Amino acid sequence: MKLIFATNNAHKLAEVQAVLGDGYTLATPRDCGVEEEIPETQPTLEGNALQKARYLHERTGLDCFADDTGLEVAALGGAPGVRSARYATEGHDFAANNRLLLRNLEGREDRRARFRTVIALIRGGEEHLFEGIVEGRIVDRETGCEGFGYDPLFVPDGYDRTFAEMTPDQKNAVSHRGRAVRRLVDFLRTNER
Ligand code: ITT
Repeated sequence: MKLIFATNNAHKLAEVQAVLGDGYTLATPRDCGVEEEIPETQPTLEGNALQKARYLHERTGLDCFADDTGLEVAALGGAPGVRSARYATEGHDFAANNRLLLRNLEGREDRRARFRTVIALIRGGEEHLFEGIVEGRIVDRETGCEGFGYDPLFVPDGYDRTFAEMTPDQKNAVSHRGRAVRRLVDFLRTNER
């Protein structure tokens, strides 16, 4: 089955394709002739996921889905949250975001954090939301070079390695996105058309 994933993030695309397996082929906005950056201007993850999925659906008329993810840090009142991509700068500067997060947590004992992913699916004109959460903590220096974004700073509960020290399969087995995508797959399998 072919599905369009409204993302410009190649890391996400690879993670999601790995969870979906061979039964699904993912196409990107570019594959469908949508070259511009898809806007995400809403104040919530749910709002942004829906905004991205609707944008692509309106332009292609095809079934599609989008994900929006935030890192929610307890000692920072849930920040950076929906602003995770633009925490330190207006661009997607992973290194600057990680430096700012470490600076803002300097001297803090409470390192609890969670990743939350919301997937919005538009299928047959109907909208569906799926959520995935992983709880963990922020370590005090970047460790590992797999993955992307805040992965070198995040250790999921029950592990002593950051996501950036895990293989893609290990990360997917416990991650926010892995969980949300498995819910999406369950829905697609039980509601085949
Ligand atoms: P698209 O909107 O094109 O899908 P994006 O990179 O903007 O890609 P999000 O808005 O969902 O993706 O994510 C916001 C930021 O959160 C992202 O730039 C990363 O810094 C961080 N992030 C998201 N998923 C992550 C993950 O699995 N591991 C580490 N950081 C992640």
